[in-house]
Amino acid sequence: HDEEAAAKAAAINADNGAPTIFDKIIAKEIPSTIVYEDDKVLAFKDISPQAPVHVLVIPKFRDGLTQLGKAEQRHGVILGQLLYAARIVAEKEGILDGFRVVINNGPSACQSVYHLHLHVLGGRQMKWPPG
Ligand code: IU
Repeated sequence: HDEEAAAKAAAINADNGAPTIFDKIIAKEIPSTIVYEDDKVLAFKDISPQAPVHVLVIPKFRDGLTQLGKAEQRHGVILGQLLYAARIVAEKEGILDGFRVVINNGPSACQSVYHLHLHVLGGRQMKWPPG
């Protein structure tokens, strides 16, 4: 039962507010290929790309945003900055004519890292609906 195993693994990794590996990527203790960075946002190439372009866009300060479902009104500004950064990434990566932005929220959506992140995917024909 692959699905059952995946669900269990995801449940174990569900949001517990603990620091994540993205803190080390932000601190540059773990190397990453940075595509875009400013004082609030970091965008870097996904270590396991699911498309020719696969970049993660994250807030540098998690501030409670372990997942989108935890967002509060005060997060509105950073949420907008993340979405705009996704557009900058798409332009930098040459996929502005066709790209997808994904947020996996929680175990049933296969979220595996509990630090909010937008996936920017492109460089190939994307399918709909996603899996
Ligand atoms: P998810 O939406 O939480 O499933 O996405 C987490 C992503 O983080 C996933 O695509 C991983 O390949 C990616 N990732 C990474 O780029 N570098 C890492 O060290 C780890 C995960 I752990």
